Amino acid sequence: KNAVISSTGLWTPPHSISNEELVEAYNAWADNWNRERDADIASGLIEPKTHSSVEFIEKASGIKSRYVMNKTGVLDPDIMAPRIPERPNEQISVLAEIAVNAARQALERAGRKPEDVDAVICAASNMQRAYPAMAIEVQQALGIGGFAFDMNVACSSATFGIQTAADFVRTGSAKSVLMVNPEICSGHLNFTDRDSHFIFGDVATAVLVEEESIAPAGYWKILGTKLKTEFSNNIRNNFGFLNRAAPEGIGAPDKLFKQEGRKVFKEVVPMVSKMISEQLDELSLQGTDLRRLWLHQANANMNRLISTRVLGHEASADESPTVLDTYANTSSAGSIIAFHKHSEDFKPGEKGLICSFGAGYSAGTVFVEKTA
Ligand code: CO8
Repeated sequence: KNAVISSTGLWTPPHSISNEELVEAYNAWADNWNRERDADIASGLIEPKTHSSVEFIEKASGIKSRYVMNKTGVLDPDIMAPRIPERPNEQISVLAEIAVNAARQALERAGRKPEDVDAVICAASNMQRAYPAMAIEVQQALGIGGFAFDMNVACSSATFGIQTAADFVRTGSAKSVLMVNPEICSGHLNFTDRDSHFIFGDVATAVLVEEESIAPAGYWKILGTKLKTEFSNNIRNNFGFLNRAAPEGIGAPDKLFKQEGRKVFKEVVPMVSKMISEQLDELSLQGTDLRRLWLHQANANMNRLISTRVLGHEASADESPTVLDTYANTSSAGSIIAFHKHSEDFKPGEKGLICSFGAGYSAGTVFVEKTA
């Protein structure tokens, strides 16, 4: 049986934060921090915090703004984190709710009812709780039968999710699999860390993977998928349940996102370029056969290098679209947002590549071809 992509969905939070707003909040926080430690800074005991800069952020990353679930908490120098109210257990959780929003759009675009779907995979970087699975909550909220589970492969969760869904379809375990990526990255971003306070944003995406025989017209053939992991501590988050009693537990900087950005850049670009080239060979394709690359949205310079290596020339905005400028890095959802927003113009027979990479390290490729 062949697995195909029938449709995608996207839900964008209503609040956006510009680099200017974010830097103003960070600098106010840094000034307060320095003021409270005046004497120690004057005596040379500790280094003062230096200001962040709008110019640096845009030049180093390509990010201009990001959507967030809660703007006021992030921009308040006394809070510097999203304030998302706890909900009673009887109410749908925030992560499941935004996944449902994206899922409804994917179902609608494919002309599907919840009862047509056999399985739900929630593939995302950081689930809001350990159990019960967010995917099962989404399944119940939509009224889907079958089975559901969560999976986490950080930034590559969506491509790993697509291959997992495709495997269920290929082996006959399911005919229609809904894969959702709710990413509230602001929840684990350290807004007081100058090196990374600008990196992430919030969003939810959904992809419907189905058996070719039932797919609606205009579906995307999956020509091939490939997954790769290689352990690295260069992107790490130590949040978990084992450190609950320790003074250095929840709230400590290493319980939030931390990375060695330079090392990630240097190590991941060759890893991903090689992986794409090898799979192109396996599929008897050339880089030039690809009309478009929907790359993971972490860094504009990184994507420029990867797309140049794959295509043999610097990619135009049409060949490698950017959503990073308005969404920032949304972890696993980034390449799916790019695919969702920049694929309507494809003609039957045209091919493209969805590609993710990030923490783990992890990387995934999904080569697709548009049908009539
Ligand atoms: N304002 C002004 N100056 C700054 C700032 C700032 N905000 N931050 C750093 N600087 C300074 C530094 O201090 C440094 O100064 P000096 O040269 O004097 O030491 C200088 O600018 C250069 O700093 P860097 O070397 O750190 O800057 P880079 O050019 O390397 O850019 C980036 C930093 C943007 C982080 C870049 O390295 C990058 O994007 N790398 C790739 C990162 C990447 O792809 N990471 C993957 C992310 S992981 C993922 O996608 C999902 C993870 C799981 C989800 C987690 C959700 C929260």
